[in-house]
Amino acid sequence: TAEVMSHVSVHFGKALQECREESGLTEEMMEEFHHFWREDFEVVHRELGCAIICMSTKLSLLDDNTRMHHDNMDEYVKSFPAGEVLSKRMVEMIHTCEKKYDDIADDCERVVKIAACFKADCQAAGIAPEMAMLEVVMEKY
Ligand code: BOM
Repeated sequence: TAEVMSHVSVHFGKALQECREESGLTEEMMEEFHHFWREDFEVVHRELGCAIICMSTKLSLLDDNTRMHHDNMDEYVKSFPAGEVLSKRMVEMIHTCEKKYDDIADDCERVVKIAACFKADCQAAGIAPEMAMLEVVMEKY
């Protein structure tokens, strides 16, 4: 399942190039998207939240309220090899994190909190991709 997550992450991360400018996410804040999963990478910058919104919007993964579009996220994850083993769980995990921070009005600020929560929950569940896995998958996209 960490394997599936690595495919989703690498594909999702491709959209970062198109979103860097409008999100204001500098290379200092995040060099490459897959560094998101490094143990020593802290998911804290508001700009990263803005970038995730921009990237998710390009993939139609958000609704009009800047919340996850459940059906589209499910379909997106299912589009990767063995995606069906992860999709439902991933939608649930993200939604659990969304609910925790629903009172934060600033979209970028809220989404970076959700992303940090999602990363921590994936690590706790043992489904966070390892860097070596990501490097291998990156050659495929
Ligand atoms: O309420 C808006 C929710 C947006 C949630 C996005 C969470 C994902 C954080 C970034 C991690 C990416 C890894 C894989 C791709 C997920 C789409």
